[in-house]
Amino acid sequence: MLSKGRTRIDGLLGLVAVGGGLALSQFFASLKSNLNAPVVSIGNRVIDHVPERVKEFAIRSFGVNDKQALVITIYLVVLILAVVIGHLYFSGKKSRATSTVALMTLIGATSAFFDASSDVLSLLPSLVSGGTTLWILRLLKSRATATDVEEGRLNRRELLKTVGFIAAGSAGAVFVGNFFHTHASAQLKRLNIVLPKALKFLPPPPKDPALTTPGLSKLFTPNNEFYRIDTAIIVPNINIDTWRLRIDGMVDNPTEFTYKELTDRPVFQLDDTIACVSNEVGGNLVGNARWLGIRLDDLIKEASPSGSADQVMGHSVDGFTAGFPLAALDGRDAMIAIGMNGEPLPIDHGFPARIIVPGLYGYVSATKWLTRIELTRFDRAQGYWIPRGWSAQAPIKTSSRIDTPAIGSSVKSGNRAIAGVAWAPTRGISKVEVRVDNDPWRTATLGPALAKTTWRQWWIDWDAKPGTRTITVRATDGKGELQSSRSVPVVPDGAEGWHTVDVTVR
Ligand SMILES: Nc1nc2c(c(=O)[nH]1)N[C@H]1C(S)=C(S)[C@@H](COP(=O)(O)O)O[C@H]1N2
Ligand SMILES: [Mo]
Repeated sequence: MLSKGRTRIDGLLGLVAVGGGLALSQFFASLKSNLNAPVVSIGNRVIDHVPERVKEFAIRSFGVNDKQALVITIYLVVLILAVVIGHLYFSGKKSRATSTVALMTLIGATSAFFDASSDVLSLLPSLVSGGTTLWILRLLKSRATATDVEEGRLNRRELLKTVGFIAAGSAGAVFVGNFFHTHASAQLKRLNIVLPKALKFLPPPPKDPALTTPGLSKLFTPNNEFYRIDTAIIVPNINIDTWRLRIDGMVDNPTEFTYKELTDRPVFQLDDTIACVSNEVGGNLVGNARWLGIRLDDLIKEASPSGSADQVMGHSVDGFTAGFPLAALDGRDAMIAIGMNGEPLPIDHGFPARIIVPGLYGYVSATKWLTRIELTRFDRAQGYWIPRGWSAQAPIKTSSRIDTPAIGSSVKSGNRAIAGVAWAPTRGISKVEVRVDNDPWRTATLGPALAKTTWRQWWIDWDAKPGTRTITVRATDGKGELQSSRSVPVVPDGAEGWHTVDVTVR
């Protein structure tokens, strides 16, 4: 009886000790923007080294919550270890408990060492965490055995008081840390930004066909519904007062801009659909926005690249890189975006600045939290995803998607719309065709053509007859080329194939 109670409490004490350590380390991590809590650093290393298959599985099963799933998994492992540590420590296997804590600390510190822009201080959160855990364990032990050592009974009152103090202290540390974090925070500054006026405004968007076709994607994807893909567990929190954008590498005239210098330059608007190379046929890792930004070709011209440079590499403050051909700056409206759908760039989408190159997948172009543009060569430098098995060259493939009826849905027979979106930046979309079962292809009505860089909504009337129906869509780009029907996986340069949905008509 006694030993059972003891056992349960031992695990709890381990949790309190490890939790207290993590809380204090999180406090330290919030003091400087390049520091991360140990769990975050460990997560960063998992993301960097996880095999492609596992990553794809995670994106497929957790979608954009894949990183939350990872953090939760790491916390679960830590939780189990904490319980084990508690048992070991309070059942006299103190040295084993200590080694486990030391090992965890070592893993945390090693992980932090490889974080982007790490320095000696980066080891601090892990060391604080481990040290605090050991200290709390000792404290709890002395409280637990202050009386009645012989019977091995806990001095419950003393112990609970101490546990209470530690829990309160931990919560306080996390709270104060978060307070620091938000007050130095990008979010507050971002809210006060007044975006510059574009030299020439694009016309206000036409009436959105999605308003009258339920289920159809909106013409512009609202920022809070826009897909998010990146390697960041914690989104970089950039202080625009100290932020700089450098343009350097193989250039004769390296340049550097403050946020104000950059945004004082002429800005323009661009309607552009961006897509992730990991988007499966029919997937939703694609979105359309009205971006506001500064011409990238001008900035690069001013830096005067050397004749042998052939790659433009964006560097994020978090270490991510994406490179694309210098030759892609062929007059298309590539930009350093500072605004998205009328707002300063949202933090999740790269505040304060990111690159947008129409027609290229995000992983080779759309560096968020941009801080440096390096002119280099493809035979010298590779962006983040290239050594991980993805193609160095990645133009967006012509794609089309059925939004409604949804895959696997059951719909009433009779008249309804089949509708969706199709995109082929920068070639544009000239035709979308729809087929039901083995009926002849029918040409869909196309929605507004904002630009050749954006997707086009499409729809077609359908007299749905009862039974199981298979609907297929295919698009033709602005050059008259039909979308590839061959089924190709997302690796290494984007999925191919016609989107097909099966629906039940009642
Ligand atoms: N700093 C940084 N920028 C990044 C990435 C990243 O992991 N880190 N991912 C890229 C990828 S793979 C894509 S598809 C786009 C997604 O942009 P979004 O999250 O704004 O939709 O950002 C790109 N820019
Ligand atoms: Mo992506």
